[in-house]
Amino acid sequence: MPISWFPGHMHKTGKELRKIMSATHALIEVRDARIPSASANPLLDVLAEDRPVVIILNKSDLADPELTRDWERYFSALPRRACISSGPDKQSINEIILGQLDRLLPEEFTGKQARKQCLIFGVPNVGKSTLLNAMAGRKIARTGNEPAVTRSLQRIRLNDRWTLVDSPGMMQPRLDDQQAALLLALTGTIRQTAIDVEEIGWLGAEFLLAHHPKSLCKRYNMREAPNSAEELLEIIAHSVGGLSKKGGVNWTRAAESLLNDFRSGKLGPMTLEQVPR
Ligand SMILES: Nc1nc2c(ncn2[C@@H]2O[C@H](COP(=O)(O)OP(=O)(O)OP(=O)(O)O)[C@@H](O)[C@H]2O)c(=O)[nH]1
Ligand SMILES: [Mg+2]
Repeated sequence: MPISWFPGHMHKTGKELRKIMSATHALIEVRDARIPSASANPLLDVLAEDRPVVIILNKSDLADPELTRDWERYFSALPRRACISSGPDKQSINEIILGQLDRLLPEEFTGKQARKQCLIFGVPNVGKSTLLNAMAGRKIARTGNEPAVTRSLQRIRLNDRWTLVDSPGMMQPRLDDQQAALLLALTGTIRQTAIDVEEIGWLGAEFLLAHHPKSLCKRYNMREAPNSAEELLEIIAHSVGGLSKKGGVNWTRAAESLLNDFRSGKLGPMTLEQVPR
């Protein structure tokens, strides 16, 4: 079954975002540091046109620090882009982002008198509303560890110069790249009810066995990595009590456990995509 999720409020948000662009001067694009490429939404480029964009590689505490630096350098080299990584400590993030916006904005907009608007955009559950709250220095937007917490645009007056707009996480209407879709599902960007947990767990197990076997061995106390997703999920089922009385494996329970471990960082900091060479 192809992975896909585009509920009605995203369709509506897409229309609203297009409408507010004429009054918008810059964008903050929040991505997941574990999947810096797959967590992009091509709608960003359509909305931004030639406006500056500060890319935030968020949840960097869950990603490989060296690869995050590679991605920061890669994105920062793109025209009209700056890139900053960010973890749970967002203390000085406001000054850093506003500094980058001033550096990237054309001169006519950098004057103190002109008020400007900046849109915070990104796929669901990457930390847009958390970032808005950190920039504002108080809890304004609702946040939560599940996708589609924010359902409508929310404007705040940040200071004398900037208005910030938080927006609902936006997926693409069709995910043509199903490998990227799997990475989105693994990180928790897609609503759990819109995916087949067992299937994502299975595909995730295959992906992690191929690319991060050592992390799996460490987490599940295995001397060497098993040869198949089936074997890995069986081992996980044993460790979390996911077996029936007759010894049958509860595959859904095992898959959920693997996904939770990955999402919460229990497999260790991990980046699932390399910078293109
Ligand atoms: N580990 C980690 N978690 C973070 C970070 N930033 C935000 N989160 C968590 O990520 C989850 C999602 O945060 P939100 O700010 O609600 O994400 P959002 O992008 O606004 O989500 P939607 O409104 O649903 O699109 C929350 O549980 C946050 O606490 C971070 O830097 N590191
Ligand atoms: Mg939100």
